[in-house]
Amino acid sequence: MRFDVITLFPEMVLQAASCGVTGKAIENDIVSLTVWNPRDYTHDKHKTVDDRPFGGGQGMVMKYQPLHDAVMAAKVDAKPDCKVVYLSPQGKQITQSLLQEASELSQLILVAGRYEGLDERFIQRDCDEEWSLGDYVISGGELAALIVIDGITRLLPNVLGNEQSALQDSHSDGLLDYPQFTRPEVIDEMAVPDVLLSGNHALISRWRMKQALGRTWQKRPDLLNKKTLSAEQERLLAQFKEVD
Ligand code: 9D3
Repeated sequence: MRFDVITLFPEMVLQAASCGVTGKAIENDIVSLTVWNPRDYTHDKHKTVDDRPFGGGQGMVMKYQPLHDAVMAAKVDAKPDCKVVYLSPQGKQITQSLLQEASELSQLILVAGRYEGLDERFIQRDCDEEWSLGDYVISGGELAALIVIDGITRLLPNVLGNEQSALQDSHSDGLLDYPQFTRPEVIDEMAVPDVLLSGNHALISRWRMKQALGRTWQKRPDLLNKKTLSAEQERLLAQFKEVD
């Protein structure tokens, strides 16, 4: 998969993406990441990428032409299923299913804004979709672009190891994670639950499902209401509510 990011801070995007899972995926040529700086597509002496808003008001607006030319450059050799996404507070909120769908595309061009926003004509003519992280304010689109790249990359084949298919295919989909423990067995009298030391894998996976259901019920009941539980899951959740 090909990612292109239109950004005034290309080094921020490349640095962050070079770490961890995304960095490995780039090294292994499973994804490519190219950054395009609108400043490189200016023609004036001062490399002007922003200007004052018509009608007056606070702050600056990113100019149409450098953004447009940067996107055109990123679109060279693009396949028909390439999408241009503007990361913005006005967008539809990013969800796992949105990322899942996007992971089927061959190319995603992510536009990271700065200042108060972009000239509306660029959004209308050049962008296919507008995506948001949620209803809070951050300073620019770069971190949002990185979240999209990270979230999609870990869905691609051969990026995560065995964990992936196991975790993603599993019934635990749409639930919070069960609690995890590693050595030592006891820390200040806090012991690891016995069942996890039992070696009984059927028992362990039932306990984990019960914990995942129980924690989701306690912390995120909204997620449970969206899900249909199997008879077994209903039984485990009832058990959790009784005891734990
Ligand atoms: C809503 C705040 N705006 C009121 C005048 C000004 C403004 C602040 C920060 C406009 C844009 C930004 C930069 N934000 C993003 O680029 C952004 C974002 C966000 O702020 N919240 C959630 N998701 C995203 S995706 C990109």
